[in-house]
Amino acid sequence: MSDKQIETAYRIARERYAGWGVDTDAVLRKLAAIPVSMHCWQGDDVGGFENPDAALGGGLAVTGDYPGKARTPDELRADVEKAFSLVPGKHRLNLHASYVEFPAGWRVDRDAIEPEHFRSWIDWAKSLGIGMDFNPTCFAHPKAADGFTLSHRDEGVRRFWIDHCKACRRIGAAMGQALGSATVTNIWIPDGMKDTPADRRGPRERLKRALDEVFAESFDPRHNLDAVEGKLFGIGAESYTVGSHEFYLAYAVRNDKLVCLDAGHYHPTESLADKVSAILAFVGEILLHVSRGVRWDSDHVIALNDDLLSIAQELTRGGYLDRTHIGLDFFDASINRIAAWTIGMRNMIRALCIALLDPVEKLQALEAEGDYTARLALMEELKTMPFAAVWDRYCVLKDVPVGMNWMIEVKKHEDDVLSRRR
Ligand code: RNT
Ligand code: ZN
Repeated sequence: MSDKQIETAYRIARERYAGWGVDTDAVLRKLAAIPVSMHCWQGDDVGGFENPDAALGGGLAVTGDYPGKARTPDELRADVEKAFSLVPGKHRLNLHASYVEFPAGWRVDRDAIEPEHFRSWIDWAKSLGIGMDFNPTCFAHPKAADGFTLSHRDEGVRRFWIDHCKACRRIGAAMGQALGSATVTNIWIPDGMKDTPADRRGPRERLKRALDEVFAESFDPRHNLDAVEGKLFGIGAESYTVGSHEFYLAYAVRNDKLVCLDAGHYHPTESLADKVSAILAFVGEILLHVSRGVRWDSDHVIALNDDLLSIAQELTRGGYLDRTHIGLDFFDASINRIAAWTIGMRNMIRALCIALLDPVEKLQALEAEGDYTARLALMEELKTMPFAAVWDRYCVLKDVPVGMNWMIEVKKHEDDVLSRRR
């Protein structure tokens, strides 16, 4: 498509949306102000840089062996930059503690990591002018091998993970301060049991006490924000998850923490979109891990489907964009990893674009009048409005490839860079 064709299509679309009272230029300005936190771990199959051969564990599973995964921090940063160059707008990077960089000949265990060990990441993010988010890594470690971390019955193991999470909050605060934008430090632990437990209470009470210790130190919310991420079940923890949704919801409400909602962490018939307004009635902010579960929490690359659209619509219709930190969480090693990031990021932004183009006031007015017939008719009509022309225009404005042209770049990068990684 030529620039002229994109322009013409945009002008027609602008008129059609104006007919519903929607200003497409204003929508694109709003869209440009929404950062999406791209997760580093799609780039290397959640491997990290502590010990390249460590088993992932924690009920997490990555499948596929597409060639060319990043093996070093520099490779991963270069891949992230490649993906960012194919995605419109300015975004963030979400890092896991296991992506630590130790000086040569010097390493410490996870309970003793410091902001200094993330200096290269922070300097790099600063040079790109982006913010960062952070996560303790409570899996893929000998002390997590039996499936318990913060709720472990052994005081020493528990202490180790408490100290790790405390260290991560200090690192998060240092990141946020250095980058001038609050880091969301999100705690997820794998703790759970394969078979029916005889004691559900003990681990949960230990987790509660451990979290209280983890959060004892307070940080300026302009530097660090804390989130807690619950889950229904994991592989090997099918019968009991200590940090369940109810557990963390209650914890967050009482302790003024962010709730992290991962789209793969509920029963498949539950809607993440429906939870947003319920939770934001009681907590200040939420973090999303936008993901796509296929039959289970499989962490597929997010597709532009009804689930994704309904999440974006909920944020715009409820006016929740400024209280929601949008992060992605998927990992597919069976396809080109930079394409996986690009597809997921572009889909998230595209879903937000489509949602922002909705004539929300009109829809809500029809509902208030009790005219559910017209509400349904309009919702259906909106599904075939020319949002693609607005999206294409946004890509041109942000100087990134239009349509599938980004694939040309990915292919070139695969030939020039990825195929040389053996
Ligand atoms: C696991 C959680 C968690 C992880 C990342 C790697 O089920 O979703 O967020 O995916 O921390
Ligand atoms: Zn998650």
